[in-house]
Amino acid sequence: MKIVLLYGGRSAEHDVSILSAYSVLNAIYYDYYQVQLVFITKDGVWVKGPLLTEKPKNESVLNLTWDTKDATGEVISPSTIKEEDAVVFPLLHGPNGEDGTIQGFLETIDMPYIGAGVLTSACGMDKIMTKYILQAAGIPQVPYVPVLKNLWKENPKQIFEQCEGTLLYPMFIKPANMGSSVGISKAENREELQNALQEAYKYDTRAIVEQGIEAREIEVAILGNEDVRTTLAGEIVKDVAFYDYNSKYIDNQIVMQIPAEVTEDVQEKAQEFAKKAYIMLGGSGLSRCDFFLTNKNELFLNELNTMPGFTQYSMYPSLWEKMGLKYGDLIEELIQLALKRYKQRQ
Ligand code: ADP
Ligand code: MG
Ligand code: MG
Ligand code: K
Repeated sequence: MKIVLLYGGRSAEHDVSILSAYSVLNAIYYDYYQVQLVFITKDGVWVKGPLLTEKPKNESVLNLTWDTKDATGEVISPSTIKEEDAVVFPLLHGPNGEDGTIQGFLETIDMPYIGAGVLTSACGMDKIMTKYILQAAGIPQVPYVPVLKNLWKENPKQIFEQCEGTLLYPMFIKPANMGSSVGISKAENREELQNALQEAYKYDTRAIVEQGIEAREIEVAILGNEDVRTTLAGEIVKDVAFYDYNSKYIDNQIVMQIPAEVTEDVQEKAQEFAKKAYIMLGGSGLSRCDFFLTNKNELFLNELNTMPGFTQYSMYPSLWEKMGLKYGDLIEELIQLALKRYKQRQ
């Protein structure tokens, strides 16, 4: 069987995706699978690379080029990846990868793929939709105000009053459809709120303003289709004011604590909320569910990431490793879950 590994992509998490792809290439069971590399450039060009039948000697195999005479790849039309007896691994993060667009494309060309379907991907990527669904499920979240660009332009004063009437400073302002902290700012006053909204609208016409809180950040890994399994929570131990893109991906200032040092009650609740949220969002395959934990042991669900960072050392695989599921076996399970869902839909 062939695994079509889609990596790179148009989002800010392009480089993380490449790192994740390399980890997967090293761990996949080549006795059973061949891997077709398909690289998506930052401009959205699809480039077909080699078909791997064994573990590559080094990561240079992922450095595909297409625009020189020494090109190592071939520009393709996306629909030409379609073939029988293949599963797609869309190892892409953020908009245009994790938000249902690629998933819709894969549904259209009728190929099985790893991870969440269209609706779950789109709702998980959109911070306003996520909040609405979790609210309906009665899962605790920080207070928030959705702020659409049109309404803000029409009457900014009313929006400020609405935010200040519902929330206290500091507030966190985020574009709705984004990830990896892109476009997110913290505001201590009305002027900063105004600037932060302007910043968020660079990325999306929908923004959300949230109550800022002092909290630890703990994360639970979820795996499954109908049978949903969760791990113990792990903690992202921060040494920066907020967990932004640079600290996440560039400075490597992150320490993971697995399992998180929290009470049994918090562990249980985190797993319960993660599972409930996943089911309410219609999850399949995998997700990483992220929480805030205050010093009063209040737990707030922050978000679900339907294609979390997936290097061997990322939180999601590390949480499963701690539960006794090795990285290679985790990939194998994800392939089987993808095939199962595909067959059920036929
Ligand atoms: P992304 O999808 O980009 O990861 P998040 O909502 O997880 O967006 O926000 C990124 C980071 O910003 C979080 O991991 C956390 O460190 C900080 N943050 C986000 N919202 C809040 C909040 N309401 N209060 C305090 N910190 C927050
Ligand atoms: Mg996210
Ligand atoms: Mg996050
Ligand atoms: K998300």
